Amino acid sequence: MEKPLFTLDKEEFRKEVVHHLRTTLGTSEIKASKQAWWMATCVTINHMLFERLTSTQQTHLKKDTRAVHYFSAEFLMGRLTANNLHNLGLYKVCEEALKDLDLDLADLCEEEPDMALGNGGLGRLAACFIDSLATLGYPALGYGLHYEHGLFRQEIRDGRQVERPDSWREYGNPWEICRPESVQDIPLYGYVETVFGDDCKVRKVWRPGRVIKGVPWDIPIVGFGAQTVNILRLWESRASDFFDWDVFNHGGYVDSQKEKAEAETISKVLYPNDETEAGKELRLIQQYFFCACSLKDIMRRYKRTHTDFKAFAPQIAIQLNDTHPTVAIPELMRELIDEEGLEWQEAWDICTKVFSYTNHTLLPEALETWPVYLFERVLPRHLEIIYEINARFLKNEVDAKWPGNNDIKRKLSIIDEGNPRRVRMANLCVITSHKVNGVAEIHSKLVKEDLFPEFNELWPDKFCNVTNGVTPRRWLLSCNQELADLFTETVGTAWPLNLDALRAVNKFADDPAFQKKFMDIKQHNKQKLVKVIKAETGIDVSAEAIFDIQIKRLHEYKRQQLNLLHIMVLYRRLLLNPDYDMHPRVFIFGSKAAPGYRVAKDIIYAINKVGERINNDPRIKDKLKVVFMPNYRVSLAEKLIPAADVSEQISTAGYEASGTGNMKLAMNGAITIGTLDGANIEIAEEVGEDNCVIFGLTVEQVKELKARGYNPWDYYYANPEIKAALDWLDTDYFTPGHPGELQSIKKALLDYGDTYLTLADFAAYDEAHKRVDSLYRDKARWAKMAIINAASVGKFNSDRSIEDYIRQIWHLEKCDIA
Ligand code: OAK
Repeated sequence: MEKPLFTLDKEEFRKEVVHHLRTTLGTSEIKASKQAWWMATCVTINHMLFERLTSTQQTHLKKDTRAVHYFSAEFLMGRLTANNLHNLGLYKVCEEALKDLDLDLADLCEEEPDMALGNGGLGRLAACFIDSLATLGYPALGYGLHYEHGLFRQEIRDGRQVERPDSWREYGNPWEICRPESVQDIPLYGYVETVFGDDCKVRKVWRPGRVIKGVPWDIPIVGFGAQTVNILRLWESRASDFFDWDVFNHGGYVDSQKEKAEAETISKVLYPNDETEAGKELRLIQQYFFCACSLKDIMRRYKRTHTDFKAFAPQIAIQLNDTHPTVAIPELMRELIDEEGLEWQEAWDICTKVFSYTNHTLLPEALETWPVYLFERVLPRHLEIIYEINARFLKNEVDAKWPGNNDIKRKLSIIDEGNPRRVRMANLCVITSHKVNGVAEIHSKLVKEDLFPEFNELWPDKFCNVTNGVTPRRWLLSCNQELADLFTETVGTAWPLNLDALRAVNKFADDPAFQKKFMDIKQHNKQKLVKVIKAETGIDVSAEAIFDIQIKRLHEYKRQQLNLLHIMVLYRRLLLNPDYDMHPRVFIFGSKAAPGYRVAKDIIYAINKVGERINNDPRIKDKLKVVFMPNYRVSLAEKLIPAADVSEQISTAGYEASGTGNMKLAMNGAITIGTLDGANIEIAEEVGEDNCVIFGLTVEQVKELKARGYNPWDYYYANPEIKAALDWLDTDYFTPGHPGELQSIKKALLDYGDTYLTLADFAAYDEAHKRVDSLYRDKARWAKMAIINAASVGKFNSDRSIEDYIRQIWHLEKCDIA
């Protein structure tokens, strides 16, 4: 590793913190709250961060570097204090400095609210990617929305999810800098005028009905080693001064307030739907707002060093994180043609070189479409541009390849001619982008073969794969410091940058002394989690039990209900036979459900109610415990993952695009129990099939079974344990006095056809768990497997993903910062 940039010692660090406590926070050592100490620590960190931020930005400007612009409606950053300290190489210095002040750094870090500006996988991936881009020294900007309220805080009341607002900035956020000098005005609504210029050329002029102000907030993203500090730029909406004052001056104070409130609504809340389309006008406006702000910002920066658009495509890469930022395409066309005077073809050539698109799901309910009437009202000029893109595409590409084939035309058209007519955002993305990627091998294959087969025929070179990854700085170095230290002691300091270096640990996998060290750390992490569980839920669990963890958004395809059904079957076995032979197990869940997703919320309720009964049943002698951890979020994941023995990755094959929790858990030595889906397949390849427990139907078998006609009742009648567990849900056994409260789960699995083949996979899942149980009893065998997992997942470093994007899609150069 290069020598650290910042050579502050603990004395200097301590002095700085105290100095900022007094001068910036306006308090003193005697009366400062923990929050004030935390803030003072952040200000100290920022001093160093800002210095590198400035040198990075100046170097990029001076060298006029090509950069990637990562457009994403979500960036799920979590907390930044520990991460920034690790990346600056100052974690231990800071820890020591605070110790001298009688303060515990880990404890202070708990003061930081999570920056939860995302729902789940796609948003957290964006956060890992910007960490990797900075770490690898690539010029990059993240562009997104500055939501006032991130993903809701989940409370559990009598077993049910209750959503409370998340106010992550209530007491200020030390990491963000407002940049009023880069404010943008964003038009909305109105109409389009056709104007004849003096040159007899027809021009389109958009006369907007409203203008909203976009205020940028910059969050410095420091790479590991702190050479590069890139920027995450998030846009906040405000009422434009012009409109506000106009109404105000005409005596309309109340109206002006209304307009202000309406404008501020745009960036007020993150839509809490994961992989379902929201379909609301405000959501379309959110998407347009951040894309338009970001494109104007890109233009402004570009124009600092260029006078025409010849260098635009060579300089600018824009990655669309799923279809949420698709409206950036017609917006860039509009800017180039209407505002900058380029011809259609020139503008189109630029767009097709600049944009690329990542698909993150095959679920039909996530594929965004917008009613044409809505588009026409909110973005009239953009709709015209989309029509023109579509007309040219259908004529020049589709008709040329499949002359007269109206079925294919109907399928590939950007406009769905149903009632109402709708704009298909994914089609617009595929038609414009020079590359379209999926996020794991199998997913990318299904994107080509099942989702976009005709597009793939038309442009086979357009489609590619970039398997996801996660940053080992947050997901190992920072969240599991004891394991990180063991690895550093064993293989040296290079692994946080080159995770493949951990392969060298494999030769100790059989070494009893190393196994002991490794498993002692796991045990210690479990003991720490035992305390968190007690504090958060009141439930007592033993760290001697197997910690079996399923943490992810609640969705039927992710099959938390399969896990629950199996827990109920185990419970029943224990009741029927108190000597039933199993190692004690704690099943731990962490999951939020979209507020409008009924069955998902019912599954949360069922987990809690079944858990309540099991946890308080003395007959089973603590062999089984069920814990639902409320308010699952990044900072909670950082406590759960290091303590996991078993990682539940049990989606129906073909439905989980990749998964990234699976990578984090394996990286921390958990054994995967998983289907052959998403990145599980590649994890199994890397760690070896002997070191994970794979079960269930494959993608092909799922398709075959569905084609044959799947009938869940067959499994219900054929398997008495399934039948008994499902029938239990009709009674009031888990909800005393309220029979039938858990019935909706049984209904989904039987009456509504069990869309995700839960019952079909049950027997295999049960067998897989029996295998987990017997493997765990062989302590040496288990330790070996856990070590091999942690040491063999170098592929899933997000640095590798980024290098894949660079090579296949972005073609960037690294930039050394002076
Ligand atoms: C969210 C909203 C719309 C479309 C997709 C998502 C999403 O989060 N998808 C998830 O993306 C992750 C990152 O690529 C994948 O690991 C998950 O499998 C996928 O479900």
